[in-house]
Amino acid sequence: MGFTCGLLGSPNVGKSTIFNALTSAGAEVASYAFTTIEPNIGIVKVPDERLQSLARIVRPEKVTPTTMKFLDIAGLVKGASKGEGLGNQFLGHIRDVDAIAHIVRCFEDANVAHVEGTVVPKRDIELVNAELVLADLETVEKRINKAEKLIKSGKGEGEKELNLCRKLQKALAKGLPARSLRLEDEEQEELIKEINLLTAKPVLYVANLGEENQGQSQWLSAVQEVAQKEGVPVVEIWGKIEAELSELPEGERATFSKEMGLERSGLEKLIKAGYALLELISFYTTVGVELRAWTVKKGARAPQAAGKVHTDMERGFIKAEVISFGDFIAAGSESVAREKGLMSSEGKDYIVQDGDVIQFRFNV
Ligand SMILES: Nc1nc2c(ncn2[C@@H]2O[C@H](COP(=O)(O)OP(=O)(O)OP(=O)(O)O)[C@@H](O)[C@H]2O)c(=O)[nH]1
Ligand SMILES: [Mg+2]
Repeated sequence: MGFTCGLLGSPNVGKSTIFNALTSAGAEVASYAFTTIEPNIGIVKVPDERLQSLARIVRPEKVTPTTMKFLDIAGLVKGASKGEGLGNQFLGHIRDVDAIAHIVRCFEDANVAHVEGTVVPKRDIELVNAELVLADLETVEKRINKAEKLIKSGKGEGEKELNLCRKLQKALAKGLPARSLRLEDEEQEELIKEINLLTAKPVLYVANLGEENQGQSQWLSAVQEVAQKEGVPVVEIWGKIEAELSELPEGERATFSKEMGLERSGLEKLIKAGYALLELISFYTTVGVELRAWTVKKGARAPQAAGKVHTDMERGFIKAEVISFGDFIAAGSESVAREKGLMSSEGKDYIVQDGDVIQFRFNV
């Protein structure tokens, strides 16, 4: 699995439209707010040009890309923490995602109502972010109560959690996201992971651009301005156009995309931004008849990467035989790369590099 990504935002901003563009899952889309109630879940193959280049050389029977999961949830309105709209309980559906894609409406359409009446990206972003902060505040306050009880009863050690939660409470009460808090040590890092706050997750903004041009560049600039201040990346997607394109057969889709000047699909752009945001890299294995792509965190060592393939491979790790992607392509085959001395034998401290083609040697 590459990573999991939760799509959220105000109602009627095109979350499900973009979800369909990304996954071709055919989720319900309609011009009224709160169309989505139960979450839509879609798993997609990660488009990977390097994997295709390797496949042309290796000619395996089977090519397996890495996958990623998208979750499309209900819209979040002002006052959701107090039960407005569909409330905020449904945010629980995206508690466990790796990253959040915050969809922002940058299109005008008289037939598609806007819950706040007009398209004002900065206000919309702020409203949604404020609700995320309030949802986290609820979580943190519950944990504070619990920790206090625990300490009082003398049954456990809750001080460390209590300290961190109080700090979080302070930051959130000021409207700041949990990710803005400077953590003191690894213990706090572990704790904050366990508390699993929404505003602690990495986020990117997705500007949903319309097919019509008027006003659009100004709305996009507004999103970029907010994002820059927060140090958050922005991905531009033409939601409706791409959702329509995703319904076409693959060949036609490529032709139309080119004609419309869409060099990269929203999926490719979002995945690229997500990998950068989460500091993920890909490596490749050829085992038997299968060429396969895998995802690991940048900085992962060879045994950890082996563990992605199989836990036995991590446990019994002996060495990794590595050819860089560039060398593999230049050599034109694994055997030539070997002959030319382009394959290196690496031990357990080797840090996997993006694009590495790896054969793991292990004891069973
Ligand atoms: N004109 C235009 N309409 C769009 C665009 N993207 C989405 N829409 C329309 O906006 C309406 C709402 O789209 P949805 O994808 O259902 O929006 P949502 O954010 O999932 O809405 P909820 O589930 O109700 O929160 C639909 O009528 C879409 O066709 C766009 O880029 N341009
Ligand atoms: Mg929806």
